[in-house]
Amino acid sequence: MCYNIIKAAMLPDTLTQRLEQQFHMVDYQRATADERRRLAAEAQVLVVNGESVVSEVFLAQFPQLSLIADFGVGYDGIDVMAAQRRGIQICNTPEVLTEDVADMAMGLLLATSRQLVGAQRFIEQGGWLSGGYPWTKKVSGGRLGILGMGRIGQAIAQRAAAFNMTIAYNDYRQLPASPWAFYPSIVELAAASDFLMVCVNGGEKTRSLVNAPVMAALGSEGILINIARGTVVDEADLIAAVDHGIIGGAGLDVFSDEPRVPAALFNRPNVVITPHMSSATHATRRAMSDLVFDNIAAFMAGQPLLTPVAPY
Ligand code: 8YV
Repeated sequence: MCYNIIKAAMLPDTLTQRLEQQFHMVDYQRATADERRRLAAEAQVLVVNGESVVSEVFLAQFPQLSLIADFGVGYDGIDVMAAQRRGIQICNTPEVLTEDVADMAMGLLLATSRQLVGAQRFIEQGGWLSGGYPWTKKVSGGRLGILGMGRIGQAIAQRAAAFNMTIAYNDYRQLPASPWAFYPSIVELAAASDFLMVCVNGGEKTRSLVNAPVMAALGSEGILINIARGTVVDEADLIAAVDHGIIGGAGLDVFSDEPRVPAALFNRPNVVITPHMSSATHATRRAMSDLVFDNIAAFMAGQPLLTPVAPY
């Protein structure tokens, strides 16, 4: 059987080449409207990434679709219910990126608290010639609140333990036998934290979970870090919070309208921003590529997926 694969998102070149060589894959974004109609009618596999929006209406263009392969762990952009109603399988790339995302989370926590980017600017702009950089916020021994204690949250907790941090968390449910304090209320978690780390899944259920009351509870010395999805933090509330000193600072790898980032977040000593790059190391992007390829190869061979997204 000839399986037609549609590439509907940016992928690493090596993965694209492997899929093109091994199977029959076409780039949907480069196709004309006529070509798209023809390709969509025949496509059995759709390759997307963590930022893709795959709505029920979009899926309706692909009557033969049997698999959505996601180059990313997050699938909040995919209408999973709609796909599952049609019997379309979904696979993603969990585990292989956990360490990188946790590393980046700690990097942002340190960079924001110790104002590493502001300090570099200070040297570059000649500030050091007139005196030292203002004192910054201590990380070791601080209280870390983790919003979303999944694989990535737990990898961050492991790292934070080496910084002698006290760890507490909020999640949909309390983890059995966990060493960390559970807070059913996000506001209460924020009030009990020096640093609030956002690691929860994106999507409608978590939209604007971190809003003005949470930031007020975190307080004027508190640092917010987001390596999850921009939608989880209310960006207007965040800008108001940094503007008015309601929180002490923010380290952000994700934004609500990527790749557009509000200019109000630029050039602040207490705000560190990066372009959604937590999993973007050579080693991890290779591992993610291999996992996408292996999932598609398993599907082609009629085998079970290696990392299926569990049915809702
Ligand atoms: C990637 C991500 O940036 O895994 C995710 O959910 O957001 C990131 O690892 C993305 O999927 C690649 O485009």
